[in-house]
Order: sequence, then structure tokens, then C-alpha cells
Amino acid sequence: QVRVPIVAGNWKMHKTVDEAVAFVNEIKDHLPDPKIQETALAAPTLDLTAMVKAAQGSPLKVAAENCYCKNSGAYTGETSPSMLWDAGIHHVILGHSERRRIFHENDQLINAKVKAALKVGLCPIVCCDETMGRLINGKRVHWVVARIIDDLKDLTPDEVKKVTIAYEPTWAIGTGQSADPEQAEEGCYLIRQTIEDMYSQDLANQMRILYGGSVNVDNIDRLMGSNDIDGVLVGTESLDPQTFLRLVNR
Ligand code: G2H
Repeated sequence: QVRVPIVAGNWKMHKTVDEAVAFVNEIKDHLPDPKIQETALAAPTLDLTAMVKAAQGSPLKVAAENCYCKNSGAYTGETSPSMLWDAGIHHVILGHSERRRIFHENDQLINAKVKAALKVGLCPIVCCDETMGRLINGKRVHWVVARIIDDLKDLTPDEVKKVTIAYEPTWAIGTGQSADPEQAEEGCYLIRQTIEDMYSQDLANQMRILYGGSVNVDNIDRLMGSNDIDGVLVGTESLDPQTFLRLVNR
């Protein structure tokens, strides 16, 4: 089963429109063939339209960092899945650990967002944090397993195929302390096993599962060399265009 690897940046709340466009212009002619490895950049909502325009004709996929679970209505401050789609955005990160921790998003809301995003055609990158166990029906279940079950609840196999999952241990996020490849592989393997239990082995083998958390030029190769890790989600180290290019073109 061939899964095309992906290196995705997640800028979080960084970069003005001008900075974002300058970044895209600097990297866009130096990206790998997307049939061999895909490249994506998730950016603040305000930057997206200008980035899509700047990236036109290049393999760069511009992604949103979040969206709401409704397409319109009285939801002050939110961005809808259909607005993203209309702006030429095809990917959206959902359920990042910072959204869960700082903005109190729970699995139920993230599940609703995943469904709403899929409905308009967006491909969600669903983030799955933590590695501790929690109790479900009196049984101790690994945290990533529980997260995946809740976040992907009621999705059809065809919908799940469009989802990418990013395993991001909370303690590795923005700390400079990445999981070692064995720990990262264990989390990604568990997620793939959960998909297999929920759907099928065939579908689990098709799904892309990324690792995120303090990825840098020194650890990316070992992380991406693991069986169940199909790419990385990079925060801090995606902010400098030349460093991002080093991560992408190894
Ligand atoms: C984890 C990651 C990107 P960083 O949040 O999603 O950020 O690489 O800074 O740990």
C-alpha cells in the first residue's frame, strides 16, 4: 500500500498577509513532485486567500488551521467550511491541541466540525493529542484510541478516506522535545489499529497518519522513516522559509 508522505507546516498565529505571500513566493518553485511527497502550509485565516493566489500553479497546498461546524449563521468570529472551500482552500486542521486546551474544544465539537468540513469537500487533518489512558465503559482505553473513536464518530468509510490524522503528544508540542521515533511510531500505529477496528484493514492502510511535536531538521528523517508515520506537522520550524525547505527537501 503506497501512502504519499506529506510535510505540513502549521504557522499557528504567526505572519501577516505580506509575510505569508513573501514566504510562498520564496518556496513555491523549490517543492518536491507531489506524487512523491506533498507539501502543505496551514496559516491564519486572514492570510489564506493571498496565499492561494501566490501558490497557484505550484504543488503547495494551502490549509486553514480551523473552521466552525456550520456554514453560516450567528457565530461571531467564526469561519465556515464553505467559506474556506469558496476561497480555494481544500485542507483544514481540526482539533489541534491548542484548540482543545486554550479554546476548550471537545471531541463532540471536533466530530461536528469534521463532518461539516467533509460535507463541503474539505479534507480534514484531525489532530490527536496525549498518550495517557482514559476509561470508556469501565475499560481503560489508550487516549489516542478514545480520541479517534470520538472524533471520527459516524463517518462513512468514504468520508474517513479523506481524513488525515496527526498524532501530537501534548508534552512534545512547542517544547523542543520531540517524541523519539519509537514513541511516535507507537502512537501512529495505535491510531491505525483503531481505524482498522472501526472500519477495515484496507482502509487503515490507506490512511495517512502524521506525527507532530517539535519536528526539526535533525529528527525529521528518523521520524518519517517509521512504518506508520506518513509525514509530519511542523510548527515552530515551519516559520522560516529556508528551514521549511530543508524539512521538505531532505
Ligand atoms: C505541534 C506542532 C505543530 P511544534 O503543535 O502542529 O508545533 O512543531 O512547534 O511543536
